[in-house]
Amino acid sequence: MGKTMREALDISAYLVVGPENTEGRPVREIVRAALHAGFTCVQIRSKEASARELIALLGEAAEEIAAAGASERVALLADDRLDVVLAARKMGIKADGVHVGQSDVPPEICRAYLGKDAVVGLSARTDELLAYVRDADTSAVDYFGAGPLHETATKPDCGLDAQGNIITRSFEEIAELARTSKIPVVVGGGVKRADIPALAKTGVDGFFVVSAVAGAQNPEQAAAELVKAWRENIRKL
Ligand code: TZP
Ligand code: MG
Repeated sequence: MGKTMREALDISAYLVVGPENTEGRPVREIVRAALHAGFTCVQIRSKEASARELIALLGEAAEEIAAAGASERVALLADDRLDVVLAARKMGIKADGVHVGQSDVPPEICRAYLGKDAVVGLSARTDELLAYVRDADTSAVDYFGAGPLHETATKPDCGLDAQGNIITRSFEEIAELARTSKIPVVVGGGVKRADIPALAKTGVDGFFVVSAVAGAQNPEQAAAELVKAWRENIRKL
């Protein structure tokens, strides 16, 4: 038997996308471009789309992943919405899992509903990130999302501390994060092509982007440049 998606999970080049990020282009076009360029994971994320719209977007992304022959290799996740993933699955869509934040449905509940082969990602806490990543119960979680590397208009509240200041991450801190975490880590938030070499050298497992691909004039070319830079700069163990 082949590997489950959970076992095959590759978060090295991770696209996050919703209709508000595409400069008016269909989400499926951006997903297709990223897949052609070698992206390894796709998350549908929209704070504006309805449940029905999110289900439709998951369906389109799953079709694109299947058309690329990548259904066993590229995981398809939804941001925040366990309900949407469950509904999509019930409707026959191959949705592999969910990415939740600290105030969403807890990962162990997502795991209980989605099953042992599903992918469950968790955004790491912004404050006291290193201690959190060291001490968190990761038994139900497949990877941590962390960031932001830079302040980003895509998620203006990302990295906000109790005083309302944006906390961004240095490459030193990200390297420490990679050493500390028991599970894989993907880093995003304002990530651009120029950040990739230093980010890859920190030892984290991947980068995630929204606007560097979904907002690019030529999404496939932008995605290909990101993948190439990552592959050229990852630390060889
Ligand atoms: N989570 C943390 S930052 C972020 C998300 C979804 C948005 C990143 O968007 P961009 O356009 O790549 O800065
Ligand atoms: Mg969330």
